[in-house]
Amino acid sequence: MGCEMPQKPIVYDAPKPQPRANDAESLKSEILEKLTYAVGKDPIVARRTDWLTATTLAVRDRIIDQWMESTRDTWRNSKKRVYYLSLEFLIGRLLRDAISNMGLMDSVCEALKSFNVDIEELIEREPDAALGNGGLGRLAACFLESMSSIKVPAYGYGIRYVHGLFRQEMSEGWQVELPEDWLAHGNPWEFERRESAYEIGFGGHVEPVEQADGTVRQVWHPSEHVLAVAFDTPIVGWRGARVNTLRLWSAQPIDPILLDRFNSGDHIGALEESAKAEAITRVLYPADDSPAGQELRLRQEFFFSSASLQDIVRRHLQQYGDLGSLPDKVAIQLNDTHPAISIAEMMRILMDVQGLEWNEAWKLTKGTFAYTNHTLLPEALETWPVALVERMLPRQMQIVYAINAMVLEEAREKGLDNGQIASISLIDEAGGRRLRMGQLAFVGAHSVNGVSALHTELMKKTVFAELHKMYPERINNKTNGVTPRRWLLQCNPGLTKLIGDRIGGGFQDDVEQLIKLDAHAEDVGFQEQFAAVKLANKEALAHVIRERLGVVVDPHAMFDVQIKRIHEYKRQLLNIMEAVAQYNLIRAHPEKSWQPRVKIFSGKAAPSYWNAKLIIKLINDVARVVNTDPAVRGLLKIVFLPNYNVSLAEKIIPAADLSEQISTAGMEASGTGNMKFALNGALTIGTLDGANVEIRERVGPDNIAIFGLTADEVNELRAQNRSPRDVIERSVTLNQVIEAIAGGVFSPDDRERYRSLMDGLYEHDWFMVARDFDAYYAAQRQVDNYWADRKVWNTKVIHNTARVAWFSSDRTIRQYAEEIWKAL
Ligand code: B1H
Repeated sequence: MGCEMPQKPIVYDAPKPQPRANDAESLKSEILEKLTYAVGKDPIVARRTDWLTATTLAVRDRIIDQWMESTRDTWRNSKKRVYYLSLEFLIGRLLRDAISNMGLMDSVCEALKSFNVDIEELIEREPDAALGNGGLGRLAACFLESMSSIKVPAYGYGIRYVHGLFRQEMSEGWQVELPEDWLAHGNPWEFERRESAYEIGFGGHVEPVEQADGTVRQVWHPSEHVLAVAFDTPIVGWRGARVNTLRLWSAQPIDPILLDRFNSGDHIGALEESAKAEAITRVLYPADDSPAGQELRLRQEFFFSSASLQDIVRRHLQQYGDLGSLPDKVAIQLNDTHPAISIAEMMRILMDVQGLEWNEAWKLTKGTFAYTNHTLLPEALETWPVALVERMLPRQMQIVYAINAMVLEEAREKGLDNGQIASISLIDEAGGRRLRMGQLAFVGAHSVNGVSALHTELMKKTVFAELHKMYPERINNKTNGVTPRRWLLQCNPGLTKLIGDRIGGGFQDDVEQLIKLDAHAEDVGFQEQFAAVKLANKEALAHVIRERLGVVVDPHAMFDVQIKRIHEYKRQLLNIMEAVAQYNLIRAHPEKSWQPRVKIFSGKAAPSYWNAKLIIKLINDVARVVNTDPAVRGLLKIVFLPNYNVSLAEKIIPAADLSEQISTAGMEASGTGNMKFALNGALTIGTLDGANVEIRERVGPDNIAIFGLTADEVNELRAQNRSPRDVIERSVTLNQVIEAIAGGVFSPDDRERYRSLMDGLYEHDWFMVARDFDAYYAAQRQVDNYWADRKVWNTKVIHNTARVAWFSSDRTIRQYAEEIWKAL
């Protein structure tokens, strides 16, 4: 399957077209050319989408020049390639990113102006590429951009879903899911590579075949084949430093129609195969932090793993001609366990296709693979029924058994007892035999990393405790980061300008220079400018809120924001309960001096996650009552912005005053939204969870509002298994809140709607909403006090922007490159 030796050596000094010029005049004539000859539209009738396509194509040409340069450089200098395998890439829009990173903003803007076209309007028309659920997918997108920016030769490998994450609409406050259709108007960024297509097998049986030299090779005879076709998107780094490739696989039938069946009159049957093949890459699974567990999902995982590995091995052989150098020239990073079947598939390719011995194949595999864990939630740890894997991937399952035997043998030699061995085993024997993908990824990789300091320590103590004892060098930490290009320069031009005026533009190339702002944190003049930028961003967001929801909010009020997937552990419930408490108090004490707030929520719930959907409904129910109650006098407003996505985040984050990072301690592996808010000058209210811990270390304890139970305390309380009834009864505020919600104050049309949600707090309170309530409430009042003295507030938020440069994904990628990939 597709791993043959090269036909022709590559000639590096092959001809190149004239590189494109970057001035406005050249762009003007090229955009017009693209519009005419590529889009086929006369400018006098061209619509905005036609101009968007034409502009994208003109910008794309400039990226391609650098793309070829980068690719040639990797070949010519025999550089190590990094492959980032991820089932999700949440890249959002690309045009602003490309224009800004290429330094073309002024010339494109001017060129379009001459056609009477507003660049902002075009940028806003590009659909989001929503090929991911949340943090994990967005991290992969930030990493791609950083790998280009710091010049790591890299490929992202994933799936070209026809439908990305569903569109969310509200129907009477309930979430409704609608199909997303990002490819409807074509995708000018991608290049279809029909020549880079691989056959992917499923099912069938395995046969030992004796070779001429007397050795025996296993040969897999799949019962079914589909074709994986590559689509490439160039990913440009800051100042065009490098352009890497995002290669997404699309599934296609090998025989588009079965002609025999078609000709015999079975027109539907003839197309069945084709529909089944295409189904593999039709839609992204919409569950964040909990695996789908369906056969189609496993097909997706194997499909893109196998295609990527065949491509990687083919490219390596083409350049080096032998496999011994694989770990020196190739690093494969597994983004969570979703591509973990790659471990077995790589072994199959190396042994069954390339003819290597087990030991050699295992050494090369382990030297090449590294694995990132993103969650410890038990329900999110991926396992597959052994019977299903055996049926779909019989050869890979054989290999898994052989790996398991080898690892367990080693464990026995090291003197581990039966309990420890059961915890290490790749097969979970309890509750029906299941293949544990985390264990497979762990043993097949030379590096296993967590995504924040706390999360990495918890990995060592919980799911991977026994494996960690056996391989104490393997687990390491790589705290997440976010790209400062998208999450500061592009989304917040006002702040970018202000910072540049104050400390010079050097921070754009070296984000660590933001620390120079620290010296200006107490400068009242600078504080006022900083606040003015924030106010302008809030006015823009207020405009969006009015347009989308018809709700008028005061930009001078504190914008208190929680935007992320809706999940019980993220505790949007805690946040809305605090809002209810404030609502009660404002009405009871209208004479007090309240600090006006706008509580902003946004996020999607997995379609099958009932409690998450109920929490969205609760937010909307509370919002309706609070926003229309004249007794509140606008002191508290609550809004839920539908259809949260990357582009909406880019509008909300620069406008936030307060960042809600309030997950139950020990449950959020890292969080990355927390970093984006701090960078844009918001204060964090949060628990000691995920990267919040490290954010506190960087910004200082006075510049963040930390509250609540620690991960250890949560653990202990859960072990005690007591009802928090006493806690609830002791808190007058909490009591009133629960009674109001449970009693139907916010759901007069269905008074029982929230009964069971509130009962859950009394029964187990797994997420510690009741137990953390008073601490959260107190922390919010402390935040009010900071806000009341605007100098105090401004000092704190400037310190935040100045001190969080470390959370740049450039730093994260440098650490991966130096410590795991050895590729810098
Ligand atoms: C994260 C996921 C995830 N952790 C399964 N795990 C999925 C698991 O479709 N699935 O089956 C999808 C996503 N996502 C997030 O990763 C963590 O919750 C965040 O805390 C973290 O910041 C992010 C990036 O590391």
